[in-house]
Amino acid sequence: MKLPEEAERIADGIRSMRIRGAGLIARSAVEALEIVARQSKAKDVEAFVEELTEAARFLLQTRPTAVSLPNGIRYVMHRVNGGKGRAATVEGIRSVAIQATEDFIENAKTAVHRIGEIGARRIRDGDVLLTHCNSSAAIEVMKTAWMQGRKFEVLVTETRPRFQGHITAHELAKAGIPVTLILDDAVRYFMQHVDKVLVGADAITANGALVNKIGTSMVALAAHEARVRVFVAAETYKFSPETMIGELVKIEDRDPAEMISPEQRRQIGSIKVLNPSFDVTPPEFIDLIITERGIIPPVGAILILEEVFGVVTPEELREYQTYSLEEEA
Ligand code: RUB
Repeated sequence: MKLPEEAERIADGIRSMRIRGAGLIARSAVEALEIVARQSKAKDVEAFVEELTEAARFLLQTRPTAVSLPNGIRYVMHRVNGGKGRAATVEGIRSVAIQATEDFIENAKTAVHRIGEIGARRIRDGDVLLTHCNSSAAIEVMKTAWMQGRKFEVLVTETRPRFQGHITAHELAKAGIPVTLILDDAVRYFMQHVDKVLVGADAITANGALVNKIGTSMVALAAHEARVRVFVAAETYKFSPETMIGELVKIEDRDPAEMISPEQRRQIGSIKVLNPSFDVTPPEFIDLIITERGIIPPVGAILILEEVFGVVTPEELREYQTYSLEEEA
């Protein structure tokens, strides 16, 4: 399918990770849908919805793990499909679609802000925090606490192979927060000095498990061993409704060339290289999840899912998945 140039650029940006982080991925995909809606030349309501549905399916293929992406698309398409029967003209359904995209983006931004306010209360003077990867929600918590006058420091992992930790370190340092960059492999070494681990989420499952950047589960394991608390900052559109019916969140496998150049690989000899981008942290290793609706323990994830996604039909669940169930079988 051919998207308008601007929307195509967004899809390409998500695929190539120029646009990354679950929250931004969702907002950008929804923005691409808005562009399609605005520029559509469809002659009737049916054709308009068909065009938007095709664009939605196309955008779903860009990255598989961030559940925020299908959830953002579902948010819009649920309203578009609901409005289909009522809208008599293309202009009518176009405005339903545009309103839905604008609402999602606005709500998503407000959610991060709220998480910042709610989470900041959990940071104390003198805390040593540790974070992994680059999460705008986790950063918002730290920046809000800092702006409120709390004094603390943050250990930031490099987050190989893409070094998202450098972005986090830069953003925190720019805000004036003392930052120490550490090797991913040094997490257990430093854990005895840490008071709290704070990370973001690509997905939260129905049983309260966390899907986040590869290495998060090892950070949580080291924290568990050292009796250090683990906090997760996650907007509710990162909760996975599919997991309520027993589905697993698909873990993205990325190009081995992110880890090792083809040249180096040849020199080593005939080897396999695997580069999964995310891992799963069990709920037992998580103390609390900070959402825009408040703080919940991991066992509360199912309640959030029922509250937020109760309106999603099984058909929509199946239709707007990042991968198809058939493909998995
Ligand atoms: C990013 C990552 C982040 C979450 C949450 O992985 O794992 O922790 O997406 O981010 P990648 P945010 O760099 O592969 O996209 O809080 O910004 O949504």
